[in-house]
Amino acid sequence: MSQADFGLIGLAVMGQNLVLNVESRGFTVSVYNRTTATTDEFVAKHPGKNLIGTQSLEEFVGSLKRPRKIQIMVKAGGPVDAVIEQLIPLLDQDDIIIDGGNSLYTDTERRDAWLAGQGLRFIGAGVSGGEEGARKGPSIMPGGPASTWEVMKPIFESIAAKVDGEPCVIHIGPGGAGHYVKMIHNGIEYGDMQLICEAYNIFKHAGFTTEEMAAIFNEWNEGDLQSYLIQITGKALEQKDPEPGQPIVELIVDKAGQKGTGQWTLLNAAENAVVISTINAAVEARILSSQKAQRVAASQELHGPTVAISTAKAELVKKVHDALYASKIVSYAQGLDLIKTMGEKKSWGLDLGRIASIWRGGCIIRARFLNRITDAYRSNPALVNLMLDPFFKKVLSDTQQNWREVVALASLNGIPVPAFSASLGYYDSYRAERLPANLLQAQRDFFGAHTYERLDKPAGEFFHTDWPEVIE
Ligand code: NBP
Repeated sequence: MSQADFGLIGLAVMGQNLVLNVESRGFTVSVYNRTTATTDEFVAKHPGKNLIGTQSLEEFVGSLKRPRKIQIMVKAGGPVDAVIEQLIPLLDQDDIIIDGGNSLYTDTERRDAWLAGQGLRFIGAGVSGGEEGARKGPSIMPGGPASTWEVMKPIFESIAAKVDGEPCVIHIGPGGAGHYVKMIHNGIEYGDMQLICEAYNIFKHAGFTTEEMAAIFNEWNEGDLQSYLIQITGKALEQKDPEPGQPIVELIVDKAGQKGTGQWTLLNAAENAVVISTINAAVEARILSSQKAQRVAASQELHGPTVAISTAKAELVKKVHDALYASKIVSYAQGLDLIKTMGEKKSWGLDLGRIASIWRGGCIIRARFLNRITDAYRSNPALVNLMLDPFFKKVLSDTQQNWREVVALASLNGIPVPAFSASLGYYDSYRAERLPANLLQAQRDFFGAHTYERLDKPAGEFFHTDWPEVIE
């Protein structure tokens, strides 16, 4: 009998938790997983819940009320296409497929056109919040036709995280807009994580104990930097390994992994000529961290200064706080600039203030600070760059001396702070009335007759100089 309100394919970490979340809101959920033993185990583990375990896609499709609402939560890439291909012959006109994985937005656009051609409806939804978010309430970024969003809205709004009573889900825009925004969200997440790690690294080099560092992050979580990532950093630093009794963080190998959304963000920024230097630094920091063997060898060959930090601890904590806060603002300014640029290019009609508001809960970058971003775009929807909002402008002005001192101190002590310094470099470049690109233009004209504009002539008039011949 067709009795399920919602169906989900892919019972790994995210799928299982999303199913439990949807079911807990009063919906009957039908589930299917390629490895059917996983389905059996999952359903058996949750007796008494309104779950229907199915052994084949035919049985799964047959168990759903029409129009069917089927969410796919499988590994991004080929597996999503494989599942869609198997589903198409089993579905009826106007059934809805939702891809809730971390799909590349261009794949989502392709699938949107493909499924529309089959008379089916498609939503590409970014889901953030990891396992816990999926279970208790994620931030959801759905993209697709507004009419399809209206059908999905009651379920999505009921399962999303809530902040001040507002669900952390909005219709982001058509086509690939939802997955695109989720991709940039992940890029911003990379930036936040790296900035926190750089703060930790400075404290470590300055001789702070892990307990002292945990206390700093716990305290920061009460102030301007309040966020999920600061909170879990404090908790992670507190965690002791039961065997040697040491902080677990100090036992973890310093090689970071990544699944691709950060790199996709960099590629997209390059394609659109948008600077996201903080996110860039964060992705590259993960890449360098993964080259552990090379780093260990180089540590014996390439020398730097002896670390000698004499700044009083309380003073250093305040300075690093300010460097982190300012860098974070720059990172968000860059990420939002990229979203704005792509939104305009694709005519997605994106609302940056509302996008920031759905990141306030459920997702990994949730933070008090996002309220300020929403306020900034509410008061000025045409804001050119977040740094120009009066609130953020003042924070950048108030924190910049400490920010500069931290970047200088780190660099004098040979402590890598690629994201702190990339953020500061962006700030200083963006606010520079005059950059040295005049000399660059001269070089280009010198070797390639690329021409240049002149300060003393109208814009749009191009000049070339007959540069002297170079004798080598
Ligand atoms: P995974 O990304 O690890 O995918 C595992 C699931 O994909 C299993 O159910 C597996 O079935 C299924 N699958 C694969 Br692999 N190939 C398949 C195929 N050809 N046909 C059918 N099913 C196939 O799961 P996840 O970590 O739960 O993530 C799901 C999606 O959500 C991904 O896109 C991920 O990037 C995204 N996401 C994850 C997180 C997170 O914190 N993990 C957060 C936000 C978003 P099997 O059991 O038969 O192997």
